[in-house]
Amino acid sequence: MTPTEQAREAAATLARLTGVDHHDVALVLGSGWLPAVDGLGEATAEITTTDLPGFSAAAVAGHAGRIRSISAGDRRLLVFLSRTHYYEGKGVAAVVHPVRTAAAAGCRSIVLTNGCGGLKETWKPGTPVLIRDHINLTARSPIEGAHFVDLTDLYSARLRGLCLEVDPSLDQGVYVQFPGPHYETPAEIEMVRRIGGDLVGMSTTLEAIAAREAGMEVLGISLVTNLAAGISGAPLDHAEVLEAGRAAAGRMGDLLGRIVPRL
Ligand code: 8IG
Repeated sequence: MTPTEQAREAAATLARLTGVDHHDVALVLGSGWLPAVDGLGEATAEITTTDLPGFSAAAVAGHAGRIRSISAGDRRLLVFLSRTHYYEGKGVAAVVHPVRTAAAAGCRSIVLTNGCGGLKETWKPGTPVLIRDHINLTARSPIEGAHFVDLTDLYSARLRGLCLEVDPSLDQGVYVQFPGPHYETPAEIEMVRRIGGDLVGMSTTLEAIAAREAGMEVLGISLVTNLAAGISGAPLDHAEVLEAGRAAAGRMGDLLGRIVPRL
């Protein structure tokens, strides 16, 4: 079976379990984002990811292994409360299977969120930043074979514009994905700075590529939860990540709530 056929099977089971034939917008939640979705609309179904073919169990604390179907005005949202990370070693196809399933379920746009490290000292923990472009340092692609997908404007300028209408104070940045699961050394962060990166994390770029391949419009939003290694001198800590998410949930929820109806 091809990845697309596997995604179609997952989407068929999803439709049966949620009672919703067609979803419109997908959201993938990163570290710290869970509290931000509660105000988006009425949750009409919530299923365990492993009830769908091709999904594996969640591995990170703060990532519930569930998928929620939300009714928001005239939109049906498909919210992945967890993601599979590249560092879990399950392969790139497993990482992007949720994205392909969302496309097969009918979603034409996807919001990829993450928690990440920031390179700008003005980005205090809890600052949301729009992803304007990425650098994929995993050295992998979710696409196999001679399929040459254009990634110009991968992170839709139209969707970023909508976000800026809602909140003109939002900053934008270049997200750099490392394989993880270790954080960077200070020397690696200096490298990121020199190659033009602003944000560092362990997700999102492979998913964004798969979303573009599937024809979806991509919005990426990072929640800066810590200063990148070596900038403040303090060690990095996962508890700090979850706390920054809780503290910023109000602002993130408000932003998502105002953007999603316009996607
Ligand atoms: I949250 O500083 C979070 N995720 N690679 N570096 C990387 N991933 C992260 C970081 C960080 N913070």
